[in-house]
Order: sequence, then structure tokens, then C-alpha cells
Amino acid sequence: MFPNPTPLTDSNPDSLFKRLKAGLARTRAGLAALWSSSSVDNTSIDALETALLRADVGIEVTALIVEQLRQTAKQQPQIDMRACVTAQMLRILTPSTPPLTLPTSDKPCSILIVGVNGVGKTTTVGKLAKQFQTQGCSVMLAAGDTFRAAAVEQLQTWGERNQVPVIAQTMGADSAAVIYDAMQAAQARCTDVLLADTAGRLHTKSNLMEELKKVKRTMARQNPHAPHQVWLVLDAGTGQNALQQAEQFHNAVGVNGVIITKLDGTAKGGMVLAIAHKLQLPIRYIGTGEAIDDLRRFNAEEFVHALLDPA
Ligand SMILES: Nc1nc2c(ncn2[C@@H]2O[C@H](COP(=O)(O)OP(=O)(O)O)[C@@H](O)[C@H]2O)c(=O)[nH]1
Ligand SMILES: [Mg+2]
Repeated sequence: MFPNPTPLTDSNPDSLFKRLKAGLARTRAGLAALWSSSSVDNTSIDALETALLRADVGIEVTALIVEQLRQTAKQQPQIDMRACVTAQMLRILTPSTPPLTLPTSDKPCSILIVGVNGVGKTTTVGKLAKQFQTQGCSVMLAAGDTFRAAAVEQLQTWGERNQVPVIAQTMGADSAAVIYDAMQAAQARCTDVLLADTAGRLHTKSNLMEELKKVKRTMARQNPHAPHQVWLVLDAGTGQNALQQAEQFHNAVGVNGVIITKLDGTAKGGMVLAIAHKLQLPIRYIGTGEAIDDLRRFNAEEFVHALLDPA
């Protein structure tokens, strides 16, 4: 019912892999010049270090990759630097892709989407609705961002686009109450998946975290296993700052999956490695555009190839 990521498919010219590659073009461009040198020496390692830092891979992961490369190069100066970096990135990212197992009998499977303002939560809820429907699941949306009227309308538009029901109240309503109502409605209609959108006012304001904690408690009152998943949406363009956001949300509501959006058009796509290394949380999906199909299950192998392979 919830299949794992599709395997690497770069044989089809129109494949999603090509689109992912196009999305990562800016990050890949920063690394491409490195692969021309035939041997690994101090100059090429220094250039790699700079390029990784520019791609926002972060200091820790860059140090790991560079140190490993130095060690390997000592024994084999003629090693293929790209192959070596590919292997190391895979080692860092692969633990972040455990299979996604969602309950199939405990309906609805409830997924709470959290994150700061503007990262792409509502858009991601809309894209996820399509993904789950494509997998044969019935979907309902809960308009838990009651802070802005536009947020409710935006979610309703995604509901219409996907032809799925949206449970909403007026602006200023209690977010927990909206999501509670949605859980009841989803249960009554035997809906498979309930996707709950939330507000993202400044994460430094403790009232957002308190509101999210209340949402969680209220959901658990309806079903002790709810929410089944709490997915944190992070904007790739924020680079290393995303780590702080992740810590705050994780401490407040216990995140068990990460979605990284806006990998298109950023040169900071390397932040995915920093997130994987630091958070040790599953990276579930990546967003590479504003359209409904611009969301992809995260696949470490596919991501590293899209990042490092020549255009
Ligand atoms: N380029 C790009 N834009 C995105 C992506 N995801 C969301 N957006 C855009 O980011 C903006 C904020 O998205 P929204 O869903 O309203 O964020 P929210 O405040 O977290 O709910 C909108 O203009 C979206 O179209 C993505 O993967 N790539
Ligand atoms: Mg929103």
C-alpha cells in the first residue's frame, strides 16, 4: 500500500530522475569543475573542500569527506575523486532512507506537517495528497493553519485540484479543534490518510510550539497512536539554519520524518547531507518545484547521482 521509492531510472529521457537532476543543476554546477583533474592532490582536495562548503554540505560532513579522501589518496593517488565522494555521500545518506511503513488498519493514518512559515508546508500537503491517491489511498486534508485566512484558501485550492475533502474552519479558530474534527470526519468516512497542515509562525515564538503540542495531544485523545507521523518541512535554501529549526521542532513535537523543499534553484542542495548526518532522521521526500508532481520520495542513490554525475 505504501511502496518504497522507485529505483533509479535514468534510462527514460523524460524520467523523474532527469527532473531531479535539472532541479539540482545549480548545486551540481558548483562541483562539476572538480571532476576534470586526473589525480587527487592537495590542490584538488582543497578545491573540493571549498566547493562542498559552498554547496552548504556543512563543516562536519565536509571534514568527513575530505579526510576520508586524503586517506584513500595516500594509498592510491590515481583514484577517481568523484567515485570516492559518491561512495562517501552514499554512506552518509543511506541510513536516512529506512522504508516507510504506515499503518493500514488504524484508519485514518494521520500525518502532521510542521515547519516555519514559507518553507512549503501547504504546497507539500497538496503534492502528498496526489502521491497517496496515486498509490490507491483515499485522502482528507485538515486546514490546521488557522492563523491566516489565505492559508485555508490555499489548502482548499489544493483540495479541489486533488478532488479530496478539506476540513476547515474560519480564520482564528483553534487549530487543534480543526484537526480533531478532521480526524472524526476521516474516521467516519474510512479515509486512509489524513494530512494535517499547520501554521508556521516564527519558531522562536514558544506559542507555536505550544500550539503544536496541543494539536498532538488532541489527536492522541482521538487515537492514542495519532499522529502516526510528524513530518518537518525544511527549505533547502535556508542551508545550515534548517538544522536549528529541526532541533526546535524535534524537541517540541518529536519529528519522525523530514521533507526538504525548494531543492530547485538553490546552490545549497548539499544541506541534505548535513541534515542526514546531524539529525539521524529519515528524509522522506524532496521538493523540486511548485507544481503538483514536483515531490519525490527521497532515494539516496538517486540523489547523489543527480548531484554528482556530469550533466
Ligand atoms: N521552487 C519551489 N517552490 C516551492 C517548493 N515548495 C513550495 N514552494 C513555494 O514556496 C512558497 C511557500 O509555500 P507554502 O506551501 O505556502 O509554505 P508554508 O507557509 O510552509 O505553508 C510558495 O510560493 C510555494 O509555491 C519547491 O519545492 N520548490
Ligand atoms: Mg501554509
